[in-house]
Amino acid sequence: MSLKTGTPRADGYHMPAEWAPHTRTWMLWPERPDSWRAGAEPAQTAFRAVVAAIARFEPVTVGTSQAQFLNASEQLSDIPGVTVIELSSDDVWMRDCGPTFVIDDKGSLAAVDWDFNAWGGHDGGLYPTWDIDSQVARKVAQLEGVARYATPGFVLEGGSIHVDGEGTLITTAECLLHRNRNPRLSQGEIETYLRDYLAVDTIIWLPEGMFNDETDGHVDNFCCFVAPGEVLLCWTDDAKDPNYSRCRAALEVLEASHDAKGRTLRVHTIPIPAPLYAILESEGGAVGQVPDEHGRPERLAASYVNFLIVNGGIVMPGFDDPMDAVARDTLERLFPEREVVMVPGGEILLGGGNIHCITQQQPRPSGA
Ligand code: KQY
Repeated sequence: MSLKTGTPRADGYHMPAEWAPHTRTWMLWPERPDSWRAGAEPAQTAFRAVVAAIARFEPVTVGTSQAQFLNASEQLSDIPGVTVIELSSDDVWMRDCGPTFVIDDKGSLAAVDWDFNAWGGHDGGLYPTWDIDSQVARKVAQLEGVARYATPGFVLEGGSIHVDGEGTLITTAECLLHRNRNPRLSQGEIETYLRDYLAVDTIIWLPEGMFNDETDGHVDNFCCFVAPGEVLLCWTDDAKDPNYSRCRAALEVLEASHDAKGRTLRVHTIPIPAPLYAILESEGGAVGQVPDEHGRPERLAASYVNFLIVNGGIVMPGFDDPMDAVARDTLERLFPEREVVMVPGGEILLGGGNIHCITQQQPRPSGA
């Protein structure tokens, strides 16, 4: 299908909320050795669990390299509703390199293909080349046979935004105003892109995302909409945690905000797990609760907000933490009509993200 000129908004498209019906979820298969330890085998086990959890609710398409096609096909062969295709990428972050889908009210679907620079390009980006990732959105749009809107010169990752489908978007200034994304654009010019390509009217700017999030504070690891007029925010009461001030700053903004429909926001909170750290490869390389001063002492940006809403379900990460039960209860209370499925999130966290980051929902336009 064609590359469109003009903007989705001008053509009657908008980005629906994640809770609107989906046709499928798109994912990519882990392989890259500098992202995934031990030949990516633990990551593949973790991704398999995510695929299986989502496939209970809706079809899943998983893209792999040529080298991994047979392995992934074999590992996923017993899960009904899963399609494995050869779709090369630089890594697995479908939320960020994949398309953002938009729909119109005539039953049409289109794809927004943002410029992608691996979370910062040559100024703090997370891998040195990203040209294969940069083609993923276009390939997905082509596979689906939908029109594509490109944004040459405007960098954005899908994980840096959340919408309510009713004209409101939340994001973080830490990411969208970072000098390594769109340094030549003002905040107002960035807002114009969001309004034109997603058809939103109100943009809520949280100051920061989670501490030490290598995406420069993606909102999808920190705060999301759970219903029109309702958001869910990560929370800690530990004043020594670097997230303490970040959570409070976000709450202050959210409490002072109105959405596009003029509603004040109801803010729910969800605890963060106890601090998690990457353990040295020589000691197993997994995640653990004690920082390794001689290895990789850096705190991982673990968050239960990094979940995916699917048709009839929620797929959320767990971290073998006492807060897992509290977080699951929170999502069960907020989504009483959906079944909450928790899958192990530690290995995906080690790669730099979680379930929301490795998935991209394809909405089902009404009338389609
Ligand atoms: O959306 C994300 N969380 C992407 C993280 C990329 C990490 C690369 N190691």
